[in-house]
Amino acid sequence: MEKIFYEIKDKINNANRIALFTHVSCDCDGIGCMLALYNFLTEKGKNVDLFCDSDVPEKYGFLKGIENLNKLENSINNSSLKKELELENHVDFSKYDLLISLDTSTLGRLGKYETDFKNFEETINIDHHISNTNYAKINYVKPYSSCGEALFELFIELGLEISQDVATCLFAAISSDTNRFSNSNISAKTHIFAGKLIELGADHNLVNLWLHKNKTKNQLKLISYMAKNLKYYKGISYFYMSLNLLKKLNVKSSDVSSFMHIICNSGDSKINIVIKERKKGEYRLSLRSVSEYDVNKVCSVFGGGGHKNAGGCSLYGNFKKEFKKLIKECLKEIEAVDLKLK
Ligand SMILES: [Mn+2]
Repeated sequence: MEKIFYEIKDKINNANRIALFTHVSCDCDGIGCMLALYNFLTEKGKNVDLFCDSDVPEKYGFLKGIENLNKLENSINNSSLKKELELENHVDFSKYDLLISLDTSTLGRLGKYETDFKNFEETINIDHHISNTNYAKINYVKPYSSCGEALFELFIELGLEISQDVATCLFAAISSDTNRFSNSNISAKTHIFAGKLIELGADHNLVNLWLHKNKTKNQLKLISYMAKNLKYYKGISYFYMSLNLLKKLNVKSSDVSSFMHIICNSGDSKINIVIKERKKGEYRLSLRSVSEYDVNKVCSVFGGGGHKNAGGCSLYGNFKKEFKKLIKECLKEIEAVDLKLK
């Protein structure tokens, strides 16, 4: 067994108060892994708090323990003090023994917790992004389909007991990050792990219903809007969501991300981009690609990253000007790959 598994086990065994983190604009891979670990550790009697510098989509409401996110439930029992601290946004991390990040490729992706995590003595980074910068004291980074797959491997290697709740959280993480087992980076092992999780009692029907089937009428209108307003340019398709439009359609920013797969692979598009206005002068971009077109490469030019077929980055300042630069990088990548494929 790899040494790193023992190192992680030791750190966790020796810690009582543990804080878990996932990235901003959280997704179900990060939240699912965080809650899998949360349920496992609390079942073992550890005190665990959960941090994410983002609102959590309602569709993750079925995951056990989600109500404890950003609540400081275990560290502070005085409710008025707790409220005050929440309002001040101040968390004293010195009372924790160990900080663990999940599905988070860089320190910056931790949002307002970046500095706290960076300066902490005992940290573990569990992730699957090839662009991960190995920013923690212990870095367990495997290029798997999902962080859920990497975390489940850790559980298996250490022979840890997995409850039904933990299994459901891990299944949700893997199922969502692979688009229901359809992404190019899944392997036989991804399916074997999913099967094992179902054997362990993962409620796959619940996961499918909440993550992939249920939608509100407004969300359905959003899908239709996205399809109608998708722009095409030389093998690139893109959709722009402004803050005003979000308000008008009465949907959340996370809704746009969760329907991205619907507009991907349409027509002859090789790279698909969804742009979300965060605030004036700040834009978050998600990129998806088919076959050999590498969007991780494109995103890294703009300080972002991810995987070959899925990545993200942010643009700042004059959107039109910056977006033009990004399109240029996309075209460069398309050209280079097309040349190789000829
Ligand atoms: Mn992930």
